[in-house]
Order: sequence, then structure tokens, then C-alpha cells
Amino acid sequence: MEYKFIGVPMSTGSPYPGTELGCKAFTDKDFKGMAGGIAFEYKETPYNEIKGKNPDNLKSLSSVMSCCKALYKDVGEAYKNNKFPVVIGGDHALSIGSIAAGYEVFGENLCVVWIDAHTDIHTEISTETGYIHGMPIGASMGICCDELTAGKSKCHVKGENVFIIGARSIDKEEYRIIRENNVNLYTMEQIREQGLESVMKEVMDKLKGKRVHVSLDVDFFDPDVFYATGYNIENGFSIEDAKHIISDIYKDSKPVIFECVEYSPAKDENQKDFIKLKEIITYALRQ
Ligand SMILES: [Mn+2]
Repeated sequence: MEYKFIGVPMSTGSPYPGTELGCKAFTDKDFKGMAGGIAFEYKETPYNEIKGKNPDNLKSLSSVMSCCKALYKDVGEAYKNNKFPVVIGGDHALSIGSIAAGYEVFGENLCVVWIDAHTDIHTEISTETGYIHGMPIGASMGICCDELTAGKSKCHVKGENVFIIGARSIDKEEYRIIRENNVNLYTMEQIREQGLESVMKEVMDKLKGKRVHVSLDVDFFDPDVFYATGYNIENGFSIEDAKHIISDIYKDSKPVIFECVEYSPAKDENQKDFIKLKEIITYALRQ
């Protein structure tokens, strides 16, 4: 299957500018290298700043959602043309658009694996900051307001089909939402205690044969391993850990998209982390 790389130059879903340049770090040569001989195309989803007042609990709503709607179309086109979408952010709010596209094609069969230091499961009511990059899982489960809908209709990925791996910065309200919706949460503490291998065995028992939206936020990594992201969270994971997770997912389930978000080139000295980012994407595409 051919690849469709999709860049999303958006950072206003988050309070940290810089990730809008993440996808712009890639040249045609980089895409060629990651695709490894398989045909590909590159498309940049348009992001436009839309002026005007937005609610405090949904900051930059119009700009973020117009970009998510455009991404929904771009990912939808990839599915229609039988291409495998590889989405490069941008901030994590973009997943509202990409998950909506997958949900339209795969419906209730779609599962989401969220490899992230955060659970991103807020709603417009529970949010403490008002930034939409904390809400993509909430929006994809259909528990947020209609304004956070990117597709033709509201997305309703069931909590039991959502797997959050590596979270270590979780708000109290998020714990409540996770509990009430039976979301599968594997925190950093649990992974350290139980071991990644055993956690992944549990995850894959439930994911076997399922269609999976794979979304990797680079804040999953320890700041010593990968520093170039909007906001660093201590006690993170290694590149090998991410590879372990990806390899298990690709072995026993059917990924329908690979997404990598929150890379911030301005914080990346000598493109040290960019090389790791390419290494991870290449690893996923070689499985
Ligand atoms: Mn995230």
C-alpha cells in the first residue's frame, strides 16, 4: 500500500508555539527515506488563523476546528484511494480530524492507541486550561460539545476501545472521565511496576485483529531522550519502549494510520531529535 504523508502546521490547539513547524522540518528526501522505496505523496493540510473571539474554555476554536476539518478530508481521501496515512503534527488537537476520518470508515471497529504523557481526555467543561489539545480523546468519544466535531457526524469511539499508554500527567477530572467510560489506561507508574512486556500483552489481547489508530505524542519520551517538544514531562520512556509498543501493535492488529505529534524544531539542537523522529516513523512503516 502506498503512503500518504500529511503535515499539519498547527500549534494553536496548545499553549506552546513551535510545533506548527514540526512537519516543515521534513524534506522530500526525508519522506523518500522513511517510505523506503514504496510510492508516496506528501500533502500539507492548510492551517489558517481565523480571527475573532473564541470561548475561554475552547481557545482558538475556529482556527483549530477548520484545520481538523481539512485534515478529516485529507485522511478520508487517503482511505478512499487506498493509501496509508502518516500524519505529522502539529499539536495533538489534530487527532480530532484524523480519528473522525477513521471512524467514518471503520466505525465501531476502530480502536485508538494513545502513546502520550497525557490522557488528552478533557471536555470543554472539565478543562482547566481551555486548550483543545487536551480534548481530542474526549471529542473522539463523543462526550464533548458539537463544536468539536470534525466529520459529518459526531464520533463515538467507545472508551473500552481507547488505550492510553505511558501517561504521567493526568488531571483529577480526567481520572473520573476515564473511569466512567471504561477507558484502558496504562500509566507510567503501572508500566514501571508491571513491566512494558506484560502491559503490552494485556493490550494486545484486546486489540488482536482490530483496526487501530496509532497516535504517538513525543512527550511520551523522557526529556533526556527527546527534548524537542512543547512541554517536557519528566520520568518518560525510551525510543526502544516506543518501538516495543509499535512492533506489538503491528504484529497482532491492523494499524490504519500512524501519527506523530508535538515535535518542536526550535528546541531541537542540531536536529538531534529530528533524527529520532524519522527513526521511529521509519520503524513503524517497516513492520
Ligand atoms: Mn498528547
